[in-house]
Amino acid sequence: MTEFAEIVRQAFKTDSAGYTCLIEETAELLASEEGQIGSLHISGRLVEAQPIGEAIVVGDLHGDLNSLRYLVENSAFIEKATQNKEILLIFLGDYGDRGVSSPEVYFSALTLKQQFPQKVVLLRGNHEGPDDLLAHPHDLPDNLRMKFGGEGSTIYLKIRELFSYLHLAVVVEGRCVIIHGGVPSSASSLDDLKLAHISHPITRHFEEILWSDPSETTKGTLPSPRGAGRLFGEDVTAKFLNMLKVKLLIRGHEPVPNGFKISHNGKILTLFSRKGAPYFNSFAAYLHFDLSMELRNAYSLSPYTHQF
Ligand SMILES: [Mn+2]
Repeated sequence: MTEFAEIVRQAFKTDSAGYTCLIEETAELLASEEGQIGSLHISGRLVEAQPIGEAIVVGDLHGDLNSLRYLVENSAFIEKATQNKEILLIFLGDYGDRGVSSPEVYFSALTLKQQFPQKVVLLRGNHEGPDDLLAHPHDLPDNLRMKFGGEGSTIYLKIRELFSYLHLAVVVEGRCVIIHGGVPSSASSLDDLKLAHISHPITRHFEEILWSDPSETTKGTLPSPRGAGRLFGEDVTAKFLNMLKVKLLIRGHEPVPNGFKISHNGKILTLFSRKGAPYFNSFAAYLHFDLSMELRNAYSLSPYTHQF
């Protein structure tokens, strides 16, 4: 078993060849994931999971390696995964930008995926977006050049390639749907999730998955002040959950002062798993719960939402 502290040590001492190799191997691994992979079923960019075992869900990290280290150690993920327990570690995306350790957070998340490919799910956030939907500020390329000099630019292009293989959604049968941003408001089938990256930009599913936010005062959708994605109302959430036959949406994307927030009368749980500048939130939070547990709504998950 590799302790997480060892992964962190490697993240700081890796050279450009080692970092490049990790990116290429993980991109290959993600590209090969189709069909039944352990207890997961993968089609296109959709991951379907059975309601068995534990799940840890991690919100935006934005370059905060200390918070990642805290939650991996505190949840005992590596110990349990090494013992081959039924456990999933699901990242909601937005691993980099804003924090000082973006390259090291990507390194650590990709290393966990390599070590436990059937137990780690890497979702795509808007900071891992495609060329026509880039997030700003985007300081990952600068951080990579600071770490690796001129080769940082080549590594940045490689990691952008890897982003296109990240998954877009996890649906846990009868329980919940897990995505970075928001509801694809006109999605009418699972295929719209599986193929959202391909139908972009003809459909808005992909953009809305990466960029949208819930609004308590909106019916239907409205343009988002972010300049991409939409604001969506409780009616849109209800329709989406109904279509997927699940009870709630778990998502990240929004900074929240207490690390988590419940919206749309318990239909949405928002997680934010990083601390420090520029938000200076009092708490970050991650979710660690049993997928077999009967879920009524996001309030059922409050006891399993760990603030730190
Ligand atoms: Mn985001």
